[in-house]
Amino acid sequence: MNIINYHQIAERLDEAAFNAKATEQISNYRQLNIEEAYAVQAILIARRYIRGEKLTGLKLGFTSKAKMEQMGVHDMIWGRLTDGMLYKSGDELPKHRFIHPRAEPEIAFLFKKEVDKILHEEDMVSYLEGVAVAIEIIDSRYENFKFSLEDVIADNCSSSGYVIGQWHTPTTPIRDIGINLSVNGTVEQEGNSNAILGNPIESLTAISRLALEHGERIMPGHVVLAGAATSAIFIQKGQHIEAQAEGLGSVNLNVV
Ligand code: OOG
Ligand code: MG
Repeated sequence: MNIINYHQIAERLDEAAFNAKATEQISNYRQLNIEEAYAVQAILIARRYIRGEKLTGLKLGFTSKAKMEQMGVHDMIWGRLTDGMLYKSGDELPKHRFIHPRAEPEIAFLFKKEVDKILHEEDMVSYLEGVAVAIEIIDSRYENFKFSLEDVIADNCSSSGYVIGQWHTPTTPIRDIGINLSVNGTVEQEGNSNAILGNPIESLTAISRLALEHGERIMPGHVVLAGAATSAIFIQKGQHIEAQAEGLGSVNLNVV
């Protein structure tokens, strides 16, 4: 019997990302459980570290109903971000480097202290440097952007790019604020931050718990994306993509 191992799965996903060419879902050729899917994700990210990329933070996925329903996946997931995925506001995003990229508006947290416990609202001022609006670019490595929960976890939760707006002090209100994504000046997705786990501060609690459970350290300078409050949209060459959140300003990218 020739059972494909975790390294071979990670290699397929890594090459799909690297060559911007979709691969078939793992569930077509190998059954993985959740724990095994996270093991594949760890190998996949290690391949990026070997190429010189550095961990810059973590992200949550499927923290809102809008996202769960759009993708047909109903459990929260977490993945890793690297400096190779980071863009600056106003940057060009070269579409040819991606397979079928989508954009979604996000709320981001910047840490100033290593996370050594499960965080709650009262810890925000001592652990956070700031909060900001962000755009996440997700690009599933699977054909037709279709996956099971295990597939998407192994694929580092579709992480492929992110850009963060100006940081605001951690006391800036982020509960119950409007957040939207526009394309060429027209709002395409609109939501409320409380769509994220009831309120986005819950994602801080969730990621600190998950990171501690999985032995992944959140360090000073690291960023966490809370998970999108709205559905994601496919992006096309020539588009100007902007995310805005009430009281947090805006951030944008130009797809080329
Ligand atoms: C998985 C990533 C989900 C979010 O914010 O919910 C995510 C995907 O939708 O491809 O980043
Ligand atoms: Mg996201």
